[in-house]
Amino acid sequence: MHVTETAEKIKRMEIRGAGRIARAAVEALIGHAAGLSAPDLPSFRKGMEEAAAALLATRPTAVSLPNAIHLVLTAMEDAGTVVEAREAVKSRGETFLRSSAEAVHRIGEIGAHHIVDGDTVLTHCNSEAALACILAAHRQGKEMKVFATEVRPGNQGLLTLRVLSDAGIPTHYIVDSAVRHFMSRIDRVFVGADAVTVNGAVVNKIGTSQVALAAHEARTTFIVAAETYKFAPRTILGELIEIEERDPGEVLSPTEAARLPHVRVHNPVFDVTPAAYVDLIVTEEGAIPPALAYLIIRDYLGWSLKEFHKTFLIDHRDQV
Ligand code: RI2
Repeated sequence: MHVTETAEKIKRMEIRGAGRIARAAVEALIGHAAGLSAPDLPSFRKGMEEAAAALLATRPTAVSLPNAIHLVLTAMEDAGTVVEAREAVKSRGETFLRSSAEAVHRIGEIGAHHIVDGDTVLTHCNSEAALACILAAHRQGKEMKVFATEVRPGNQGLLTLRVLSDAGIPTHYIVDSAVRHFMSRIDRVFVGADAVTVNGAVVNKIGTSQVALAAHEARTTFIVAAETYKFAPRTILGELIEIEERDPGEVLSPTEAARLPHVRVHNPVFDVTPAAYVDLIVTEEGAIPPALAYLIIRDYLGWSLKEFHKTFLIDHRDQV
């Protein structure tokens, strides 16, 4: 698919879910590199960077997007010719696509260990990583009931219902505001992540932090399923994850809103769950407590503190 078309689909949420967004962007970059004719290496790199910028400008929150794009662009670093650069993008991109799919599978296997036969599990939104855990436990023969939320205003809960129903898992569908009412019946919550910060906070679909709060109150285990490329290196220097605000028309129809001139509608689509409410983060490299999030950034994303200071020291000094 063309970069512009992919970018539009990501913006409109026809392509959605942090992992899927990253994979679609990488596929678009591979396609762009294949079709990009440039007279020399600097123009090729420039063309790739422009394509990357268009993809990055789509949605600001899911860190999987910049992480995956960074991975593909840095593949060109050692290239000496346009042909080598094109090949490097293809090879690094395809490796990412493979490892991303494998990561979801592995998360499912690891996450399933944390589901016990007879459990009632609650999930919020539609996360392929969180669902991978539930589906793997189901395949292992564990009896489960799942509560799935509606997820206003995008209703991604419907996508989750389809997956669970296709697998034959008994499912209860509830509105978002019913979560606390049912929490005493829930043994484990499984959600995905759009970003995990260095201090283990989890950015995920709006409402996740309320689910976490209710789980904390009821002493229900709260588990996050997140590939290592959802961890956000830049948060080491205190950078905050931007929370996307979408069109208010998704919440209240423009016709209705026009009748209410004194009303302002807000539509933040993500929120931040503090590490204190997260029991476990399941990655493809193993499950960790949120306090160990930095180890993922250092050991699997390759950002040592030293590397950070070397790269960002000047910026950092400017800030103080
Ligand atoms: P996977 C989604 O964002 C949801 O917040 C979901 O929990 C998260 O991405 C992770 O999804 P959106 O694109 O990568 O629906 O686990 O706004 O599929």
